Amino acid sequence: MHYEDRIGTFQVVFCDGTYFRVYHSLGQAATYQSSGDLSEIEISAQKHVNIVSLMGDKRQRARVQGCWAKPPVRPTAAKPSSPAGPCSGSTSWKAGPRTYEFQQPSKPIRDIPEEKVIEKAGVYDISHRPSGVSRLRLFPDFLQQEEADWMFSTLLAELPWSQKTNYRQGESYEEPRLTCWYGELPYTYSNSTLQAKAEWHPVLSGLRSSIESHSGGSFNSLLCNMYRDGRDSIAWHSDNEPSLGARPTIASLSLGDTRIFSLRKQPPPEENGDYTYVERLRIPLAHGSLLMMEGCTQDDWQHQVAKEYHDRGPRINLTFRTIYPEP
Ligand SMILES: O=C(O)CCC(=O)C(=O)O
Repeated sequence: MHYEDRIGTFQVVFCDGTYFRVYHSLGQAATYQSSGDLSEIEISAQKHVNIVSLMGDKRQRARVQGCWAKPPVRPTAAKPSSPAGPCSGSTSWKAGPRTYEFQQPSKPIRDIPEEKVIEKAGVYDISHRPSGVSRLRLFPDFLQQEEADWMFSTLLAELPWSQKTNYRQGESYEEPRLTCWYGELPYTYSNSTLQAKAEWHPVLSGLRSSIESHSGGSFNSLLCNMYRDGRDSIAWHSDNEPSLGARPTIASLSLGDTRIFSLRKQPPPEENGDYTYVERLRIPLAHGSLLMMEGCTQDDWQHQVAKEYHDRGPRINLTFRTIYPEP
């Protein structure tokens, strides 16, 4: 059976007498047990249609940035096609009167890659391209529990946290988190600048030395982020400001409640900025963990910490970087 909804095409394929599978051109597929009763098969297929349509709408709306997505246009009922052959192989199914016809799928099914989870200590080469590798190194237990507890409460109380104002298309907005900056040079992102602050808090200079000797990197600056609860977040971005130089190494230390650090690969040019089919990674960053981002990671991937809609306690994230004077 072949069916078209407002976001793509569906196909119902009978695997054998017992099972049938519903495919959607967006990539989602599901297998159902068949009783042989066509109306039951229609109900299962329709459920699948509804779920995938909802997901498709959500994704499509998320892609429309800076303006409201138009409500989806529902197609007018299709003219029924003439009845045809037996119920095996693939047939066409349209809303309205039940009619079936054999038809090949119009386009190949495209799968959305499954999100991969990284949670164990290790070195992860997440992508390769001719100019280099994108590499992550995860040390989930970089700090001992007691040391991490003490650092968290000290930094929460003693750092000069404040809410930064950024600018986008001439409009100002408050960052949904608190920050502070350490380094001999200022740091500009999202059209606003964090002023230089050469005097490091002693806990932070101690941490910098131990991260440098553990990782082999060297850092002259630090961006501190504080997520007060699950509503604080950082949106998709790459740390690719010119002042960070080419292929920056960034050391990210987390304290406090665990939050999900997500990465998504930059889509190839022919996708025109559509991230639907890109590879995705998910890394729960727990209290005392250290994540190193190296090589082409900032060129080929974006990262975010999304809002969470259940209780989350405060979390501090420290990203050690090297800043170069801008020409
Ligand atoms: O909080 C985090 O883990 C990520 C912070 C981040 O992406 C950044 O500072 O650029």
